[in-house]
Amino acid sequence: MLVHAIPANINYEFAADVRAGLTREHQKELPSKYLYDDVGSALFEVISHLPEYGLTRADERLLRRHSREIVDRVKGPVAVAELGSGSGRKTRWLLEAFCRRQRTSYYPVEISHSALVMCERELSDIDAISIVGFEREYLEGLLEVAAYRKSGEHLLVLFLGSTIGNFDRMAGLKFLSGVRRILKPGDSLLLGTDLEKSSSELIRAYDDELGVTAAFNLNLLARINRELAADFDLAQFKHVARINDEARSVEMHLRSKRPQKVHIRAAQVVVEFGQDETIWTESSHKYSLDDVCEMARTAGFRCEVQWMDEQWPFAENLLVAV
Ligand code: AVJ
Repeated sequence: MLVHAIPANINYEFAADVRAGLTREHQKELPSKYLYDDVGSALFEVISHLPEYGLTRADERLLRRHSREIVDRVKGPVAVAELGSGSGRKTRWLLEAFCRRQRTSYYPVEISHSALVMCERELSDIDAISIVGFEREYLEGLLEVAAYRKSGEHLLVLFLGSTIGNFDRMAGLKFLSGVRRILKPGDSLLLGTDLEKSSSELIRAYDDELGVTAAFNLNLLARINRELAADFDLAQFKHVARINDEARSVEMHLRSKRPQKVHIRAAQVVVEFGQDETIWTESSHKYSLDDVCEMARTAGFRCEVQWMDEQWPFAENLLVAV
């Protein structure tokens, strides 16, 4: 019986990243973008409904409540580019508001093919919208969107859901600068950022009672088993959420319950784990309102407005390229 057959179509980039991350000398790590295969994306969708995890609902409330005001502050005609569109559900309000004013182009940029298809299907019924999806990495996709822009059209980039929090602060700043370089003065960026909150709230949000976040995290090992013919025993790893005070972030790790060896055949590597050794799988940085403005200014934006949610500390920041 072929238990761990090597799949026919190996994603070599995934294999190389897994190999590099798990052979690191001090802290083993895996890039958080790999959490989002079809199973991981579905689990994150469940997380966004958990009472302990208010982030996504706060984001949606703000977009819904302030869509008119956002539209009024962005002069038309406008092309809207969204980095990491996901299902497109929370963007609906905003796009409807833009399309009530005039015909609007919407360019979702997304590495997940299935999310892109879902998003196009979800939003195509809006009147006066034209949707063209880009299955690309964020900045690559944004470059193409910018090349598509018609003369006189303003570009509004959406980077919602505090996805920026997955970057460390330096990388986040670099990323915003990268976005800024593709924009023209007067273009805008609507940036969603999760704000600082107490350690106990954060731990509850990232280690929920039901264990959905644990499943979301462990799915990364399951994915490596599926796609790279590995033999991780998921029962021998435990999900851990941990506060990093210095970085002002919450980290997710997977902790090895005992010394063990794992074979990752498609990455041609055997990885040894010591007891309690962890794989660092994600960081989620938290910001103050001032942090965001400061970062925006350094990247070449003016901080136009910040809207804050009343129930869950989260901000929608409208930044204008100067
Ligand atoms: C989708 C990146 C915003 O960092 O809060 C949720 C992902 N990880 N629970 C976040 C996540 C664990 C989420 N982002």
